[in-house]
Amino acid sequence: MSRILTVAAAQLGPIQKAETRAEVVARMIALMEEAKAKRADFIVYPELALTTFFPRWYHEDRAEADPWFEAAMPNPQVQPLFDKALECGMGMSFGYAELTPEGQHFNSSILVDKTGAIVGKYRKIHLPGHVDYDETRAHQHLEKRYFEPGDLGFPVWRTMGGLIGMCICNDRRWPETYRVMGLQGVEMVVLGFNTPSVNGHRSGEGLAQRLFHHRLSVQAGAYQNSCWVVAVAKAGDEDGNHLMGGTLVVNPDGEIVAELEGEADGIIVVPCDLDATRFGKETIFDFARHRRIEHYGAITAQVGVVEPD
Ligand code: CDV
Repeated sequence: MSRILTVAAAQLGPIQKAETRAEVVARMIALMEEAKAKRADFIVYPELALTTFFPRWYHEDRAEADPWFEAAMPNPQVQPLFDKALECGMGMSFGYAELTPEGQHFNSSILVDKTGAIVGKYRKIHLPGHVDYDETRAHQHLEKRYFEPGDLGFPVWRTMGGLIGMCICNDRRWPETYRVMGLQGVEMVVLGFNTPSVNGHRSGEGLAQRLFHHRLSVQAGAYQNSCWVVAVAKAGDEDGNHLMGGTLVVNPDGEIVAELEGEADGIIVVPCDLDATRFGKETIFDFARHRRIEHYGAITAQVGVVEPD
């Protein structure tokens, strides 16, 4: 049996501070047209796809960051993307900064089915970075200043013929992210990322090592939960701040089946057989037979390390 979902991983090159939503949406539409020509069913864009990676900019008054947020989704500036997706009969997922009617701020992503309906929303849980200006860092990463931790958990949705879940950027480094979705039978995890190509804490950790950690994390998550992972970068030089590429698709054996070269706008299209997830789920990672939850209590009982006496 095979159950094919043809996915387009749609990398965006850099988005400068001065670029408008309309300009970015036009680029996203161009990628969608390319994906349609390559017979994709589902297109995945990066984290904070509509704007520059604004959490690198410090504002004393955090409300000054509000213009980077979307108070509604879709909204008039993003509607052309929804219209194009409906015209193409294509599902999509993209990240954006969400401002709720109650005034809450989240780093969010949505899942839109082929009828244009928003069927799922995810709010980033593992927010990296810091709250206050940190002069010891080579660059600021103020996600903890501008966003609250997500409050929706890690749901999985039955849509487009499969079981699909989302996470965002730093979430991909945490095994708990995949396992919570794995326990819901997830068949494909889609995620976007904005990863600076040098670690702000240690300049010796550059592009090669950043890409290594990225691949290591998503390949392990895919293999250990026997699911596809689609990881999509916003890449390149944003106003002098470099983000790595590394947009890729990983199969349920943990193998990279396609990886995009370069840091510009571009897509890779992969026909993903969702039934290929069955083998791992029914053998070595048959959770019902093999998991030993009586030994996993520490994972939810504590946050930090507790060393033995
Ligand atoms: N946007 C991110 O979440 N970036 C983090 C960086 C700060 C390490 C990442 O995990 O790629």
